[in-house]
Amino acid sequence: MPLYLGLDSSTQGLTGIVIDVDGSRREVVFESSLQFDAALPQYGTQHGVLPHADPSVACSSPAMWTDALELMLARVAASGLDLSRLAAISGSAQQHGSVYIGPGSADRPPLPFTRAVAPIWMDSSTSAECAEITEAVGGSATLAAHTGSRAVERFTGPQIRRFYKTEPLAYTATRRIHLVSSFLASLLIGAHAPVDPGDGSGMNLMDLATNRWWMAAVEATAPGLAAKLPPIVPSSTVIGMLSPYWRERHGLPGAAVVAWSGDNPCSLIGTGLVREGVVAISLGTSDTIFGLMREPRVSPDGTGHVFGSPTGEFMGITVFRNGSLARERMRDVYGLTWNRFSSALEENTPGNDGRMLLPWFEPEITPLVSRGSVRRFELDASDGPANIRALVEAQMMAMALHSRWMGVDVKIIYATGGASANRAILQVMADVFGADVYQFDVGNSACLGAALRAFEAHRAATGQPVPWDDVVRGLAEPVTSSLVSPHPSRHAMYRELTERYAEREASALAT
Ligand code: XUL
Repeated sequence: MPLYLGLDSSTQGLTGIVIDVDGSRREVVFESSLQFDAALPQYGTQHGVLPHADPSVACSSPAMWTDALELMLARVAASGLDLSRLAAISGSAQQHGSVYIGPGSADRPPLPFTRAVAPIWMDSSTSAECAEITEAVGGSATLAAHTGSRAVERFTGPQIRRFYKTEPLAYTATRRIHLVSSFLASLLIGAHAPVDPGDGSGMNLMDLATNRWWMAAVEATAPGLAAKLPPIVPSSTVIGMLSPYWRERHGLPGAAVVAWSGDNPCSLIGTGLVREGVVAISLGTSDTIFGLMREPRVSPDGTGHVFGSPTGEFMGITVFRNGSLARERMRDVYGLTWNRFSSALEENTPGNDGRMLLPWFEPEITPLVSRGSVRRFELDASDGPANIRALVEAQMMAMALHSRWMGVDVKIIYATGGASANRAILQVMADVFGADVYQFDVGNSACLGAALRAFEAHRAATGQPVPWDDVVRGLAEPVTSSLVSPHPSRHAMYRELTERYAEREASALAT
């Protein structure tokens, strides 16, 4: 039965997952990860990022990613799997990062680099370029309506513009600018690979409505850029075969290579979010809500992003900086354990008798708050349990409020991330959204998503298409026994309370 390999080049490391598909059975038969810092110390990265004196600059090394791919494919080759069954490979990569390539090298395209480093998503050094691009295309709303996002520092277009301005000669010598995803796909096929709409939409350059480069943004970004950008192809495209290099070097077969995508679009598949109405909420360092959208609706205040979905539709994603950061701060202030945090949450009635707070311990990105300060309403700072309830309610109401732009009627939520183990928090989530909440053990969801995408695209290319619901069945599913259901009367109460929260938030932002 066929095997499918998914790879995920994240900020900190590279993961590979092989799935074995036999009729309706899908099984992970290989899973391996390497951390860049430990596996390739000669590059000197810290958590996958090159140290830099300016804290707003974050770059990594494309040569390191190349070496990591080599190490991972050697592991796959040595896995003992019957690789003659390897049908297709796809991949996921950290979004927004860019790789700059000069005139081709015949033996190992796509090399050489015209820039030794690759700016990555953690870089925030391009505010001036964001402003210039925004002005040139006629404003934030126009840019967001076309590309799915206002100009964002980490997005590829502003990064390319900064490179053009600071290193014009190297920019001119560049023949092709890749995303991390299309760069690694290029190494696999031994030729310049296209980008997919999932990752292309993280550039402030692609028109979501047509999946083509939006020339107004391309021209506003840098001269001659159109000729340097890869073509855009649907995510499910077989873009080539594993090049002879991999056969000669590691004895790997000539498997089909499917277009790579960004880690968020791949996670959408790896979390089984293939229908509108099912969303994931990740309660991590920051809190994130994301889900599939049938239409490319955009966030009017510019806090959310729209990316292409590997299913050919769209995905919305909104990130809140004060996630676990705020929960941990609150736990520490009142000197509690996580168990005590949960029981404190349960000590007060839902709605907290109208006592409320705005949870901006640190600067916030949704909504944009430049300086952290917690505002309390009818809430005594010395009352620990009431503050904890107010925090969790505020976080859930903020998430419900700031995901409305997605226009998705949320019926089911898959909760992931560290704090999703806390069922008292999940009960508040269920009640605020009026949705069934399931715990979801994600593991390497982006990598699993890449393997599932390889499966889906290969089956479509060989004339045996599989619907997306079936593609994800059995592997990308929540823990069924973990269901937390909403209380209808509490949901009605929270709908009103969320309006109050919105008013208080709006007046805080106005001052
Ligand atoms: C999304 C984003 C990150 C990266 C890193 O906009 O910047 O999620 O994809 O993984």
